[in-house]
Amino acid sequence: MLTLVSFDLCPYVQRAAIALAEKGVPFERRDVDLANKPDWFDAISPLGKVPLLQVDDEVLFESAVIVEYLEETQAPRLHPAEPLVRARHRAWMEVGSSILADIWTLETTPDRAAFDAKALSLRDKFRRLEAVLDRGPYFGGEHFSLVDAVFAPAFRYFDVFDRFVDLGTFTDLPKVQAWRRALAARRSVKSAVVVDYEVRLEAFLRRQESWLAGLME
Ligand SMILES: N[C@@H](CCC(=O)N[C@@H](CS)C(=O)NCC(=O)O)C(=O)O
Repeated sequence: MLTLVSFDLCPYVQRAAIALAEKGVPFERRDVDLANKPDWFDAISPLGKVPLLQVDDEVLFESAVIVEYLEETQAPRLHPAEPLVRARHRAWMEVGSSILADIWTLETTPDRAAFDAKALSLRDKFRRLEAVLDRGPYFGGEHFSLVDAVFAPAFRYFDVFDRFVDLGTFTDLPKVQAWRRALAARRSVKSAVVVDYEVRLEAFLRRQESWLAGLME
């Protein structure tokens, strides 16, 4: 049995949970409180971060490494078979990580200028995605891939943001909007978070001394 060491709101954990679900691999989820990290977690997490994947006596860390390990060991393959297309997918996964970094700033910065700059940066990255998306429904077309596992948790934030603020991130980007809808409907994506995820995220956002929390008021 694999164990995924997790935190309820972590988008990087969701990548691994989605990949595991897509591959039909049973796993146990062990949540940690990142505000109060237990000693056992400190002992096995070199960077003090989740996700970790415990595989027998080995502990894997870094979500990209974890999903690549799952890709090498568990069918079905989610990456495309052709090396150049696969490299392209990995590159867009990196864009997904930079989008998560922008979102973190949106969630936490008290500074309006920094907030506005990140909102623009996000808009620009999704505008570039609009230009590379094809017919869908997923990033690579008909088949769900690891790029989808990276972007689904990023899109999920906007389900909560949209209730409080109009960031205009996806305005006039119909392919990105359709992609977002397709991912939200996917079973593996739905099952990657707890049922009250949105309530928990909203509570987390309100606890921040941030520009966004002010807008939510
Ligand atoms: N590059 C890492 C990022 C993981 C990450 O930032 N995890 C956050 C939660 S979403 C974390 O564990 N933060 C705890 C800390 O930094 O103390 C990955 O891809 O796994």
